[in-house]
Amino acid sequence: MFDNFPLWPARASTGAGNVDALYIFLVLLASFMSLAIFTMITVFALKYHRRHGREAEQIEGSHALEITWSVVPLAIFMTIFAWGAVIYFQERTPPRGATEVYVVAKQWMWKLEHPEGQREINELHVPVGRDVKLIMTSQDVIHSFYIPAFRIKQDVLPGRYTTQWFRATKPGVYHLFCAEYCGSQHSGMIGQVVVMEPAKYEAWLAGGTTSGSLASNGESIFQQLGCSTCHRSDTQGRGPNLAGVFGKPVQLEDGRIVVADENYLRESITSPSAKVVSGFKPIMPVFQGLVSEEQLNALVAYVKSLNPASAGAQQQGPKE
Ligand code: HEC
Ligand SMILES: [Cu+2]
Repeated sequence: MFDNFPLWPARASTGAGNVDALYIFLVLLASFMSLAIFTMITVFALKYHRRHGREAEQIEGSHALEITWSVVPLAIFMTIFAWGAVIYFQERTPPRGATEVYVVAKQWMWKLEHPEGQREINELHVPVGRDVKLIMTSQDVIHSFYIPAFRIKQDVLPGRYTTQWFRATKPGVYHLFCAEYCGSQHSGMIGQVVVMEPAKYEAWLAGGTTSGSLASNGESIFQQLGCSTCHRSDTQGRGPNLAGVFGKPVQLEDGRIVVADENYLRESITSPSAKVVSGFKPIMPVFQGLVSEEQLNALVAYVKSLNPASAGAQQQGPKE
């Protein structure tokens, strides 16, 4: 239904239909209510217009009526809330094993990094039918990564990661927009998402020149910056062994327990003293300002790759 309806952008992801269904429901509901209200106004105006000899009479109230007009709207609003919440959680929860693409926004372009090492600017190539998780950050102001055909949009913030995910369903070329006013060239901060058949995508991946995967780049940065002098693969280092840290709960010196997600790794590098691992001294140097966003992404990808479980999941194709 509505597939060729010109008011809608193409519908090219698994989540797009759900968003449209809710949107259509809201439009129909609002149209019905507007129509009902204007009809009533007209009918009552005609029926009760001023006539000689007729007085207004006081109505003393009706419980039945009041309960009806409280309960019915409540039910409708709760339906909208529950329906919206379900879609929200679907859109916010990337499936396990999704391919991870890092996005760095800057005034005024999008830089994209694939796990295999390919880099793109204002263009994102993805295969059809595979879950893709975007791990996004900005090197200056707030931007917003918006792909109308996938019905996804997420603000991209400096100093931390935000994520979103999609699974493209139709090969084609789709618009990519920045949806947060970010300066004088904001309107030019556009690009395209190229969805390809898996075989063509593999060919595209093989065709580009890369200097190694993101994680292996991260490994050389890890050596260059001297991270490896403290973080060793045994328990003798001055810092914790990072193997298997990602995705696990970490006990902190102040008693808190936090999950080591991408934002935790990022913060551990840019401002180590914010969360000090229990049993260790806060001796790690601050790398804020010393590493670029791209280097940070590579370091985070490297630490994640030290994790047997998630590294394995990354190599797998679509799980159908
Ligand atoms: C002088 C030694 C030293 C250097 C150099 C160092 N670290 Fe650390 N690092 C530590 C110590 C000690 C901790 C634990 C205390 C803390 O959380 O600050 C730590 C914690 C971490 C954590 C959190 C680990 C966990 O188990 O939760 C990460 C991630 C990390 N470092 C990454 C890096 C990276 C990446 C570099 C290089 C850019 C680096 N470190 C350089 C000493 C160091
Ligand atoms: Cu922007």
